[in-house]
Amino acid sequence: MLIVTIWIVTMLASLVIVFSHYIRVEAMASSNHVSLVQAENAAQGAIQYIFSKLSNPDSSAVAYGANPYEAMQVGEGYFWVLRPHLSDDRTYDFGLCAESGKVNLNSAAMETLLKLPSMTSELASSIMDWRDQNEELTAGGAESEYYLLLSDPYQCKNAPLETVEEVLLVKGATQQILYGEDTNRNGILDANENDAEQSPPSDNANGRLDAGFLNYVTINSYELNKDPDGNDRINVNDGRSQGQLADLLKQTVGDDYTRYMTNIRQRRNYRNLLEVYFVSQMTYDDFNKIIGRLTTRSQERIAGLININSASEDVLLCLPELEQSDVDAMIKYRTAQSAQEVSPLWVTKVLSREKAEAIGSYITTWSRQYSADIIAASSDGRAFRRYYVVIDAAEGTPRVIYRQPLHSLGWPLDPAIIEQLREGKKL
Ligand SMILES: [Ca+2]
Ligand SMILES: [Ca+2]
Ligand SMILES: [Ca+2]
Ligand SMILES: [Ca+2]
Repeated sequence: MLIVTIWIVTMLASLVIVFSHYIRVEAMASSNHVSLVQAENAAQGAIQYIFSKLSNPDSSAVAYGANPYEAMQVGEGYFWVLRPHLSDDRTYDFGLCAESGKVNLNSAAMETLLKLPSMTSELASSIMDWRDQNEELTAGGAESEYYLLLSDPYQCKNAPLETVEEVLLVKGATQQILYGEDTNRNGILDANENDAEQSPPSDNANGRLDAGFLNYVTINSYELNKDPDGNDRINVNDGRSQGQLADLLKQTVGDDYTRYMTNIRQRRNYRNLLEVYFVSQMTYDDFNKIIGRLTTRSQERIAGLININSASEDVLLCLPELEQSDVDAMIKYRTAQSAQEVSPLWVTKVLSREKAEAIGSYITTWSRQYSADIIAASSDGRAFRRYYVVIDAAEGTPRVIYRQPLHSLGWPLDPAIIEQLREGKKL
C-alpha cells in the first residue's frame, strides 16, 4: 500500500514538474511572441513616420539629418533608421539616404562605374553586358555564352537590375567587392570585422573598415521630367516649344528676352541646361529662376541623376572629368550655403565652363527616392527586426518599392542598447 502511494505521489510530482516546465516554456514563447510583434509594429511605425516626413512639402530636409531617426519611441517599441557614416567607421549615423546621392547601376556610363570604390574593370564591363539588351560582348565583359558554362548555368539578364544585390550574379562580382568588410552593413568596424581570420568575415585587421561599393550604388533613382509645380518642362531642343520658351523668358527678364532667344537659337541639340545657360548669356539669377522649368530631353522619366547637394565625395568623384580638386571645391561651396541650392546651376560658380557642361547631363538637386535601414526593438529588448526599405515619393503618395529583411545579420547597433532595455530601462 505504502509503495503504491509513494509511486502515485512520485508520478503526480513528476507530472507537476513536466507540466510547470511546459507552462514556463509556453509563457516564455508567448512573451517572446509579444516582443516580436512589438518590434514588427515599431518597424511598421517607422515606415509610417517616414511617409509622413516625405509627404511634408518641406521634405527636402529629410535627407540631411534635420529630423530625428534615432531611438524613436512608437507604441511598445523603438526604432532607428541607420545610415552608414561614410567617412567614420566608429560612429553611427541616423537618417534616410537619398538614392540620387548614389551611382545608378542601370544608367551609369562605363567610365562612371569604373570610378566606384572597389570596382574592377571586369565587373564594370560585365554590368554593361548584363543590363544591355543584346548579346554583343563588351571587351572584358560577359554575355550568356559565359554564364551558360557555369556549373549552375543561367542566361545573361539583358535587362536592368532589379536589386543592387543582383549584381552578385554578374561576372567578376564578389561579396568582398560589394560589401567589403562590413558584412553586417552597419557602417561600423565591428570586432569580428577587424580580427583577420579569427571569426568570419575574413578581413585585413588593419583597424579600418574597408567597405565595398554597396553604399555608393542604387538602381532606384529617377525623377519625372516635370517642373516643381508638376507641369511638363519646356524642351529647349524642341522647335515646337519656342513660343513657350519666349513667353517664359519675357515674364522673367522683360524686353531683354529677344536677345536671349536669339542667343539660345544659335544652337540646337543642347546636351544639358548648363550649355543653354552659357550660350544664352543670361545672368545667373535670371537663369536660376527658370532652369527648373526647362529640359533638353524628351523622356518622361530621367534615371540616375546624381544629387550634387547630397552625394558623398566618392560619388561626386564618379562624375565625368571631375578631379579631386573640383570635388573639394564643390563640397566647400555647398557646405558654406545656409540653404540647399534649388538647381544644379551653382556648379558653374565652382567649375570651369568645360567641366560644368561635361557633368550637366548627369546632375540634379532633387531626391525623390529614399532608402531607410530600419531597426526596431521591443521595449523589453527581447526582440528586434531590421528591414531595408526603399521608398518612392516621385509620383503622388510615397510608397515602399522594396523591402528586404536584414534581421539575420544580427543586432547592428550598440549592444548596450539591448541590455538597457532588458534591464527594464527606457532609452
Ligand atoms: Ca547583354
Ligand atoms: Ca560592421
Ligand atoms: Ca574576421
Ligand atoms: Ca580593414
